Amino acid sequence: MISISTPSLKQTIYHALHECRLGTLKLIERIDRETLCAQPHPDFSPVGWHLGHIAFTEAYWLLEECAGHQPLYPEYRQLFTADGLPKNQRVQLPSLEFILEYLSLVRTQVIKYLETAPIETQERLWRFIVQHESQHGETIAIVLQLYRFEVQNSNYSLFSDVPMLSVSEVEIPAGQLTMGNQAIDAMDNERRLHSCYLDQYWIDTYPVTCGQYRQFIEAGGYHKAKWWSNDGWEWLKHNHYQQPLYWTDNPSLDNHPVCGVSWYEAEAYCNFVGKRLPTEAEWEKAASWDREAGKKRTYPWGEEPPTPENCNCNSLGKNITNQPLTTPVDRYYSGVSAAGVYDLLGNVWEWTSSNFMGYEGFEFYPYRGYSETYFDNQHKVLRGGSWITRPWAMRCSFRNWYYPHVREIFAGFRCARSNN
Ligand code: AVJ
Ligand code: FE
Repeated sequence: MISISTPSLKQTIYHALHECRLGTLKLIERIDRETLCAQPHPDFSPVGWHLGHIAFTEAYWLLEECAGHQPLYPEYRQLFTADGLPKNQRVQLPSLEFILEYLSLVRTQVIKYLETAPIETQERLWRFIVQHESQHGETIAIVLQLYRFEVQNSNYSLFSDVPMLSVSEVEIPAGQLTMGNQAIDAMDNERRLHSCYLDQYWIDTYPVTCGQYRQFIEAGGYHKAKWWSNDGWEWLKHNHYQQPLYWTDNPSLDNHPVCGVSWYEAEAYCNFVGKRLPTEAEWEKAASWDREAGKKRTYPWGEEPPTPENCNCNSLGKNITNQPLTTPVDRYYSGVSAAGVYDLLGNVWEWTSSNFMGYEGFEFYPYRGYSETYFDNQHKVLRGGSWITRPWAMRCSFRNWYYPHVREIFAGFRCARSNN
């Protein structure tokens, strides 16, 4: 039977769940038991835990809360719930076979439930579940990357090393910005839409590249307190880092964004060049504001969701080697924002100067611990997305957050400044 009508909401949700899951499974295609349970860094749970937690979260919200089912494996609730055990106690895991079975059992029941579920009134929750799995998929990729880095720090293959235009910046005139997002798929922390006035500022056309960052390293950046804040210098003294976590001193990557820096390193580099990090509002305005049209865009390039044409995202299953999966920062001309800024979504997450806080009128969804627990004036906001970020978790308004010392995530930054 040929149908040419637009897909129903149920089909759309079904398809997103399915696509999202294919990507999650692709990440762990050839995983072994050791890698499944390994915890290469204390801030990150093992891959197997994330998989169980994805299944648990989907079962809890859709099967228990919506469909009224009994818990599937009550004995695993404490292990796989978000607020159950400290991260270092998440290493005693059931077998891979069990975890995969758990994922598919939950999914089978979820799809059965979807047949009759009142989807119109539950759309937000279903979309949350897709984004939840998307985000844990990225964390799985980070854990795999860290583990393989430990196991075999192999050489990077060569990329072409044509020079690119040197640093350029875009002027953003003073004015009002409508910040945030109240679409059905917006997370609690993106809401509500609100107006925000920004003074004139300049923001870099590209994220800071490895080539630029090398100058900081070579100028003794990691040895001179003068570029660092007090907190940053304290942090550095305790850790003795000399370069970003995912640094490779390969000139053929000079046009790629620097990746694997903490917020403190980003801050120090900005001081070194006499600039600063953008606030999250400045980042969002440069990404979304279409001055001529007088409105904001969902994505820098417009309204079509991210594709490999517009940005470097969703590249799953390639994380088997230590090759950087970044691309040159000027690669995606079709992804440029209305203001003329490149490479905003995908490639690397970008640190901003802002602390993670709720917007005015914040209401948690679906649980306090998704965002509100982190409104502690300690976490910094990241914007944009990385090469591994799934398309459901990427838009101009999307907010990510981590402590300023975290450098294991796929994050870089871009610089901004206030006056000439
Ligand atoms: C937004 C990536 C910091 O992984 O802790 C997943 C996303 N929240 N499950 C995290 C999240 C609940 C969150 N980050
Ligand atoms: Fe979670």
